[in-house]
Amino acid sequence: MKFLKKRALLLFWIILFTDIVLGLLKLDNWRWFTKPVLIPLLLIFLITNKSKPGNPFLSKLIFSGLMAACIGDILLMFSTTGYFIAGMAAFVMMQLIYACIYYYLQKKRFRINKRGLTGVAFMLLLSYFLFKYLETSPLFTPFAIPVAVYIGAISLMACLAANLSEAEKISDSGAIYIYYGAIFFVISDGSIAVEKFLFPGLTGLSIFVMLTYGIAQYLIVKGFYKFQMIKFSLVLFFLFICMYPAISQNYPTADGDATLRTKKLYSNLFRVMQKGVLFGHQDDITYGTGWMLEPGRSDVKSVTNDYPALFGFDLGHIEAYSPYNLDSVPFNRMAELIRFGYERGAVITLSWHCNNPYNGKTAWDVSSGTVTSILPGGPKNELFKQWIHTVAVFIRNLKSNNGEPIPVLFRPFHELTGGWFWWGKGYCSPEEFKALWRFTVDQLKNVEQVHNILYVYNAADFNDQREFEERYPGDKLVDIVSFDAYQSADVMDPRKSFIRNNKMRLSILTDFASHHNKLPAFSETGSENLPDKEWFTKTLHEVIKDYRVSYVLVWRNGGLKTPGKGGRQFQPNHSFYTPPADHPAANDFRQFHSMPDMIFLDKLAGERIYY
Ligand code: BMA
Repeated sequence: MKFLKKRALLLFWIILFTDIVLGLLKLDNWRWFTKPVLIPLLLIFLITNKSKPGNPFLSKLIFSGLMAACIGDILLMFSTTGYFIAGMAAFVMMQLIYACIYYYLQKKRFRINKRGLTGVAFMLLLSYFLFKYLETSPLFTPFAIPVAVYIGAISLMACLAANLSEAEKISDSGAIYIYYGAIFFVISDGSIAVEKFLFPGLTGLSIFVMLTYGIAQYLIVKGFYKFQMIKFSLVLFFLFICMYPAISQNYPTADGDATLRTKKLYSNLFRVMQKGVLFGHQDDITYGTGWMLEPGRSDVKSVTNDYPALFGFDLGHIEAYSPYNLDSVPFNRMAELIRFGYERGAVITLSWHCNNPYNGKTAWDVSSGTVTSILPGGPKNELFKQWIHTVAVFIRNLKSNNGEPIPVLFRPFHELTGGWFWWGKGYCSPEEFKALWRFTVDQLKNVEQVHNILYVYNAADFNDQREFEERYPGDKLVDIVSFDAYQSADVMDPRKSFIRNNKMRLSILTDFASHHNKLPAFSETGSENLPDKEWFTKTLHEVIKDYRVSYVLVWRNGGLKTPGKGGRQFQPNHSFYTPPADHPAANDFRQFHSMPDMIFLDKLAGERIYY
């Protein structure tokens, strides 16, 4: 106790800073050890430093006020709405108790004075404008009443604090601390509302909230006790204001004008990467083994009772103005399925098996000269611009239920280090590839004005960093760096060589990503038809478990053998990459699904990655 008597406040500051640094590093899980101890430390300071017996009624009030704050702190750490409301209720209690304390302290000679009146006018004005501002956010509507109640409680507390500070004229009395504490509380809670409803997840803002909250509680408790360190708090506060532009810088997107949801998605993917790897599946809800376009159906769901966290789709043939993609998926249905995924909080990724613009043949046609023919000045440049336009129209028109553009991870010119597509290594120089990338991003961003895209740079094979980055177009044109690699059945020991090669690639990838401040992903993989019934837990998981990588996506389950609807022949591809329900690998896939570091949709939905 003696130790704490002297050091409770010092510990409070240390833990407050640790909490802020953890927030900055997005290590939110660790904050369970810091945030809940802040208020108890202030309480310990008060209890251990009590010189005289004091007023027991007041002591009880102070104790209950701080307890309410502590409960509120804990409740607000959960991300769901129910906890948020409960946390607010705890803070309403705390504000009302603080208000009672300030009233009680002036009870005998309570008169409304000038500072009290100014407080009322100020709080009325502030509440009015804040409320109007918050109302511009669609997220705010369900919270309007609880927020109004909270504003009422904090205003009462702040006005009584202002009144008390004038009543107790002497500037170094506890009242002045309470007054400044109330001001910091108003700043902190105003900011929390702006953060929650208008800029959810903005790191700089949430840190600002925590710092001002810490200072407010500290000053109030100091006021309860009386202390000289007010200047220290003010210095801290101004220091923070100066540092704010630096720390509020989130991960910049290649498209500086990307929509708020797109920017949120990007920074949230970095945050969620600390918790685990998102599992993705190509064409998961589009078709699967033996079925096509059945609402809600998914081969992954049939086995795990959960959807993947990431849904992949392919735009191939959109450039040919075909109503169907190269796998016979109608583009209008694809847009609906993308909305289905987005509304459930899943990530959407699009690849583009784009035909050869030089001769109209497929993406696999590697006629030489294709890339140079579509670059500015080339004979097919105009045609390629039109092709990009078809992609732009599709992506721009992907809208959520409330009409917002749906962010997508776009992965054009994929497997660029491979030799099987017309844009591949061997069919253009690194400089030509970079020019192609620059041209495409520029068209989408600046000419077509599509702002719901994160750009994915995607290699296939590479054996060292030089090979991986040889064609990298630059940090300003890329958001996500990735590679594709499949387990081949034709090698000596397929499992061993897959693990060895891809650990090597992941280590190059994650190193590159962290140096360039990009998000790393294993964007395509799989073991065709899963001959190894423990492939997911013993091979794939073995590869990714030691690396921080945002997501891993396995390829499509092609499989309908009969003609598809509308008289179109669905092109069957009998291979699959997630097991059908009766396959020997199904059990292992269920185990993979329940691994703590694997994230499927149920887990991801709670992360609110677009907010
Ligand atoms: C390839 C193969 C093709 C398919 C294309 C686009 O990897 O699966 O059969 O048409 O992807 O999905």
